[in-house]
Amino acid sequence: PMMIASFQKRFPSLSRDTTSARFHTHEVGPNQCCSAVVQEISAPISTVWSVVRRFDNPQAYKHFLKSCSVIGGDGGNVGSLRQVHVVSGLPAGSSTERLDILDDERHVISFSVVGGDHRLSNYRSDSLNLKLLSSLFQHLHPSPISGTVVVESYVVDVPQGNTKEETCDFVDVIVRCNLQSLAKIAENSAA
Ligand code: A9S
Repeated sequence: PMMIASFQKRFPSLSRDTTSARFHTHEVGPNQCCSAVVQEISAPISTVWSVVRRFDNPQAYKHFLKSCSVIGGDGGNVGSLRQVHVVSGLPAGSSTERLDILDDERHVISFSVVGGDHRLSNYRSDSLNLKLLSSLFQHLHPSPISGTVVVESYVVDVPQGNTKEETCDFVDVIVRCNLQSLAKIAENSAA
């Protein structure tokens, strides 16, 4: 996993526009922090997307979750709500989350945390598959990248008693684990 800055260093022909400004537009308030995690996956975009798009089944690759139930909507339409239950050992029990974007063409899914018993108030996440990246490099042989690049950015309130840095460190670890697990699943599944 790489952060956006090192990602841009590695792929300088990618404009800032591509990696953050256009897709990952988060309004970040004074008591909020934001970050992003990038994961390369050696599997086709269709395989990765088929796992990520399942708002009703996040526990398929998020190993900190033990179960999920859809509590509003059909679980696939924007506005659907899910309640996830967390494995023991984390400072959390459950989280209620709303599906904000599900774009099968651009491969973008976004959700926000709207409730639950944990310390990540107003968590909002956007996962974007950089399809553009593959097309930028399509005339280069061999291409410097193959497969899929997932960028997951988020913004979240900084809890009372914690610093921005502590909050981002905590969330980065979780998101990185999720994306590594996603990579493993996609890479091991026959496309
Ligand atoms: O689910 C995600 O995609 C990302 C995160 C950071 C989820 C965090 C979490 O579900 C826990 C893993 C339970 C940790 C929430 C909402 C709060 C936590 O404290």
